[in-house]
Amino acid sequence: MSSNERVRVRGVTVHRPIIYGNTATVLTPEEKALLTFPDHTHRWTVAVRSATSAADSDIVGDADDLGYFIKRVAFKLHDTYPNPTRNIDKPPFEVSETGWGEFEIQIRITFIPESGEKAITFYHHLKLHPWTLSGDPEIPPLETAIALGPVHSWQYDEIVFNDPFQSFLNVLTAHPPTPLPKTKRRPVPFHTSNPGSLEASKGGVPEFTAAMEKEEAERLETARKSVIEQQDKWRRTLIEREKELERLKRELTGS
Ligand code: SLL
Repeated sequence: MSSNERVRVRGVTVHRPIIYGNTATVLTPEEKALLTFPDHTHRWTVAVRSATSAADSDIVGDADDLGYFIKRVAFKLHDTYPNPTRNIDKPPFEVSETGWGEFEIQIRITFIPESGEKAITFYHHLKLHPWTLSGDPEIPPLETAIALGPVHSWQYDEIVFNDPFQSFLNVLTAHPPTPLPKTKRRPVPFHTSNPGSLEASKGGVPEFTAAMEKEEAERLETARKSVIEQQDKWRRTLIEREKELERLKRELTGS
């Protein structure tokens, strides 16, 4: 490595889209019979993957191998699990387990040492139970869950590298991410942000698309405009009230 490769490239920002989350299925009686822990009800997989799904694949995300910039993904499970911290040092960055309960999983991504980047930590709530149509917070009976099919709970995010080292930038540019498909290629849609909807409870394999990204941008823009409108409205009210206050003060002092 030549010495200038440890120089940061100022003003350059590189994004890598990822998804993190889990899938869960209800254990069949046959599977349960093989378990050491008979109280377990579900089999689940928690994972960090590239955001785009491979065409014609039943797997959420994972079109690209993230091993070129990720050195380790550490999943910290609930303390009821043996060796709760699971370090995964090569793709697929995932952990599969069986269990009976939902809990927060701490996910820590460490980047390749050449990147000089700090590790990032975030959380995923392991989801085992399906969203129900009514938005009922009660856990549905297992028969309902079996009928609804696998549960999916995935979050789209982007890892952002600012002012990367020249050598790391070279690694990143050599591995461009597969773009998200413009629209969904699968019959069954899903929407994690609208858990009460009919679509969300239908099961099926979710897929992140550029259309969803656009919709999200539109939702953010609408929300931003609404915040500005509200601000203006309250500012006007405040000015009016202050005037009123001044008027009343003058009245009191009789000036
Ligand atoms: C709950 N706060 O009470 C959560 C804890 C723990 C989940 C859930 C199996 C562990 C094992 C398991 O599912 N733990 O049997 O080794 O719902």
